[in-house]
Amino acid sequence: MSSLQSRTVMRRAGFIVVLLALATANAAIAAGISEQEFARRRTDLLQMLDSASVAVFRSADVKQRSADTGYEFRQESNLLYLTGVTEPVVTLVQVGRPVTLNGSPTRRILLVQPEVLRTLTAAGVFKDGVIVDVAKLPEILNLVLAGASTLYLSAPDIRFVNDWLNDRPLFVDRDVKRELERRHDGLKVKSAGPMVGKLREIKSESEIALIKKSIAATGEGIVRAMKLCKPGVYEYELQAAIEFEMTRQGAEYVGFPSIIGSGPNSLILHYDKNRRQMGRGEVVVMDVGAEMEGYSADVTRSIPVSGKFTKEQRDVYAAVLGAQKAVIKIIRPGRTFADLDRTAKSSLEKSGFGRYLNHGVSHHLGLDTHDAGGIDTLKAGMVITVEPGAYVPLSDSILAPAYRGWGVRIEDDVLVTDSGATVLSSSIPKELQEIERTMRR
Ligand SMILES: [Mn+2]
Repeated sequence: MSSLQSRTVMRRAGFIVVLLALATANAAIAAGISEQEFARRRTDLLQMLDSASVAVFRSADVKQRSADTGYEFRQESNLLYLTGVTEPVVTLVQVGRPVTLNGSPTRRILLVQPEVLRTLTAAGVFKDGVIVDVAKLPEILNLVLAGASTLYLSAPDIRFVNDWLNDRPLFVDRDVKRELERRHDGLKVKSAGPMVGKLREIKSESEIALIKKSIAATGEGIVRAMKLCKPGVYEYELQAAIEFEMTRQGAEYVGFPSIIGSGPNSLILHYDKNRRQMGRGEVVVMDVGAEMEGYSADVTRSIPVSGKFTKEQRDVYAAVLGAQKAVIKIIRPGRTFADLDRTAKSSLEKSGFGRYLNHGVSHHLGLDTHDAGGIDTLKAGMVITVEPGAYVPLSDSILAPAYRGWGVRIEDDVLVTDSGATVLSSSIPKELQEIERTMRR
């Protein structure tokens, strides 16, 4: 390489460094939620801690994909909920009893890398606490854990890693807990999950607005896929159409790997290989969701590959749609998730497809696609999915052969209100005729 070339490379490298710095400055905090709301969430959490308790929230790490390339980083949801910070190597410490730091008492400490510290300080966030260099973590943990009786811990959900050399699982969580309890006399280590889940299960106005944005982008993608779909097209082409629209609408991520399951793949709940070429007369299940500022959509539409439902597909589709509407109809505060499952089942039973639903029909939706929160009683402000399905295995011997070896799922995102439910994804084609009309383009 000539010196001229190497100078150009160095200049270009310098340019890239500047670009990265700019990207960091803009991307360190999620948009769409005000700093006052983040501060309120931190206060709400502090109110759940007694004076001898400490809560620690740790960010995810960048995972290696190959050589020096990492997987795209995504913040751990509890930490994102409490701070909005989208950077790796972040820890939030909240203490029941104030500790003195930099000369003043505080109950909220945010530990970040030096360049993030500068960005957050310049942005004027976390004024209700103290931001310090993450290098001080051991020192700060010793300070806050001295005399503490309970540590509520939240970290990316690694239950175990497999120690392949000895062919056994290493329970990381358990080892961390044991080590902490050994080092700090009388300390009990518990998960912070349920505590934050209580806060996260009720959505604020701004959270609902972000979920709606994700749903709108998802809907654009689904309609584009409906128009593209025909025999001979590959599952990944529908995935591309859907994710093209999501990205174009500003989604940073997909909330979960897009599920495009045609023919026999429609029977696999979390099928995400999306490699199959679709054939005439088949059904394709598209279970997808954009993610914006951390908030995910989760919508499923099942469509006929040829653009027109067969008689058997119509039967199954109408039964599943009927079950979905029956569930949505009974949603209101006080109902339980079990009520929703029962309603879907009994509706499907009436049309003879009851035995072909093998999963729960609802989960919370928010920062996680399967969001945190209690799964007993519904409350106003919760956002949940309603997703019944019917999947007739190839080995079935009850229904006629034309019903076997494929399935249908229909999923919408629903806000629980004081008086009932609002379907947030209602503008995405769902009725039989509506889907056929959209596919005719
Ligand atoms: Mn779902």
